[in-house]
Amino acid sequence: MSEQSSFKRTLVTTALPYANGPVHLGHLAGVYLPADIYVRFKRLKGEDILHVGGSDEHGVPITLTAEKEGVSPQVVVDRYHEQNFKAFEKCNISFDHYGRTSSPVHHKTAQEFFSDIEKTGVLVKKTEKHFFDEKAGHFLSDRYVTGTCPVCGNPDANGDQCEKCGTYLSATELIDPKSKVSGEVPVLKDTLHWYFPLGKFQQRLESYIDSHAKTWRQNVVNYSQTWLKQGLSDRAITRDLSWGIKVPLESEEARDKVLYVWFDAVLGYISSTKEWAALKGDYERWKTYWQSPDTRLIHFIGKDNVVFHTLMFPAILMAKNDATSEGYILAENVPSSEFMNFEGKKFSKSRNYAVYLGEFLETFPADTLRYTIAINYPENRDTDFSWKDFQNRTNGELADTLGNFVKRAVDFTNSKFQGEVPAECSDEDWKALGEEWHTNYQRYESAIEAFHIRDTAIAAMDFARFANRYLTESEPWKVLKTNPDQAAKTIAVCLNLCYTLAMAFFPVIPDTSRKILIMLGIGDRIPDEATPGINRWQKAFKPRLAKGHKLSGHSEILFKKIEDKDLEPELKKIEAMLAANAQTEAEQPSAKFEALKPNISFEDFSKVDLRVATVLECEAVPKTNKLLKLVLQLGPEKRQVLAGIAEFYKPDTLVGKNVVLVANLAPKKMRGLESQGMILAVEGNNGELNIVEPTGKNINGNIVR
Ligand code: B3M
Ligand code: ZN
Repeated sequence: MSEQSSFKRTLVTTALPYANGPVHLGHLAGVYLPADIYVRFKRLKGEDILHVGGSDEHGVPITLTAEKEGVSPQVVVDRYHEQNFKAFEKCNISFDHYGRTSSPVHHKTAQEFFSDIEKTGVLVKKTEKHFFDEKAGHFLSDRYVTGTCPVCGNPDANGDQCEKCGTYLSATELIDPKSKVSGEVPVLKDTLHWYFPLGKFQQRLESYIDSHAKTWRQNVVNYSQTWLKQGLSDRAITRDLSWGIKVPLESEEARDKVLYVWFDAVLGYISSTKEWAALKGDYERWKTYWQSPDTRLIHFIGKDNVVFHTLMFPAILMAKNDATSEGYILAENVPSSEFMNFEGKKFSKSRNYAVYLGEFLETFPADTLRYTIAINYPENRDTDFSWKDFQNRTNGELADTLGNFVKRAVDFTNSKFQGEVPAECSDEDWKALGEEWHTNYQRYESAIEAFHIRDTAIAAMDFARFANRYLTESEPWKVLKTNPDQAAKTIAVCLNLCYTLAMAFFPVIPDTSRKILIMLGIGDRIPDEATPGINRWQKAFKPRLAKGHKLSGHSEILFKKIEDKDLEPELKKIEAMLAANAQTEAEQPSAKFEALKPNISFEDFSKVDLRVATVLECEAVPKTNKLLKLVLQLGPEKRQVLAGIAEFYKPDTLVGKNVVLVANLAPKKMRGLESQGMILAVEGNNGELNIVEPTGKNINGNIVR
């Protein structure tokens, strides 16, 4: 795809994970892997691209962890910064720089932003009543207060949000508030804070979002527009805390105040770029990336961070530009992901339901994880990581398709052709591979340029499927006896296909690509850094290995298959996590418990005909994002049913499942389609729906009672 664009370079940022715990597979799937795949591809093309990230080291959760452990916050952030950096490295997430917001460069940057903006007089100062812990002698920010949720009655709600019902709160709304520091009842006391007047930027932000509404993902546009529609208001950007970046004002009223963590965190991207430039010995170069209109700025984030990146950060940059005319650019795209779940449930750090990246990589190689995650990338809806799927992808796709093809081609060359490319693979031979092979190149490139990570991984595997089939169908091991020239030709083509595969898979599974190149005798020639001007991607799609080229003689199994027994420890861990969580849940029953309905007679109940039905087909209903259309087998008959579960299930994952159908519900028309019954689902605590799946063999059509 020759993209017509005026951009000369790209700056990619990835959300800065809090240095308050280890990153898990959900983080990898939503942010770091998609960014890395995109960045690696651009580097293959020889484009000028930079990927900066780092640790978010401020914020109350960090100080709370530190207090719980009886150590200083610095100890906590040092530990997790190091751990996360190492895990990313092991996973081959190729940051050009991985900074941290506790660094001096960052403190200076954030303070400079605050003072420059403050000098223009645009910030609003307000005195309000906040909770104060008299025993501890300091103010409590919302997160430091706990109490009963006024909405659902959960006794352990936090001052900023109730985790049970999801309501955003402010600490003063809690019933029976208590300080998390001393356990005492806090008192209300006046305190002064600086507020950023988001409302003043409303119009500029509206036109910014509107100008990207056609190209950005729907969820990003929707979240942003919902906020804009409600009208933007002043947001406090200072806090009464000791851990954080000091408010850079001399006055007495600024004493003991720090910048709000989100105000400083987004600026971490700029600091990280400055540190990168300094390490390159060309400090001023950071400005080329941040202050030139021909830089394409891309923020990879998860869906819970959208408005900070589409409204808050742009407004901060606008305010800074107003103050200094420095010309900071705004993001060209904000690819925000949905969530990846783990074995059907949400990853949760607080409930310790997770697989941590570092831990994972102690047992399994990075590439098998990267591939499985890429192919399940949560682009438009939540997806799932399961061990079974991981095993199937590794064994069936990576080992049996990609690995098997490369090894067969290389081993055959080594054993029958003295390890040399035995014939010429001409342009005609290449063309003769046909349309499927050639259009896949386009498919791959369009997908990755548009951040369709899943489609990219699928297209890469389609290259491998094609190659594998080509080799199997050409049967060079048979043909060799009757027509050695033809067999030699087949092998020459296959070795060149191996080369294309190595390049196409490089963004997704770089370690494997390098192994393939080594087997081909080309060596480890793809660097992790950008080499502007050298377009390796263009060359990847042409025959590269000439007749007589010597392979290295080395041949290896690219992917070790995963046996059931390898997964046993992992499945045991899940059982243990679930058991621990079930225990806690039983101790605190779901706060959403709704009032029971009045009794009905048994006769009334038996009028409802509940049956087991099996999903034959399933597809999304066009123009809605809620409805799926299912075709069910119900005993001898077929039923069409519409179900409002599209946000929670991919259509193809339902095919073959048994469901419980209310079989005698009067048909109803929705969106012009008739729904002939209703399927049962359990409502989860966050409003998600989980369909009821009856167990048992050969039960289609059976009665549920
Ligand atoms: N640390 C929140 C999070 O990890 C926050 C992101 C900052 S991005 C500048 O979800
Ligand atoms: Zn609640």
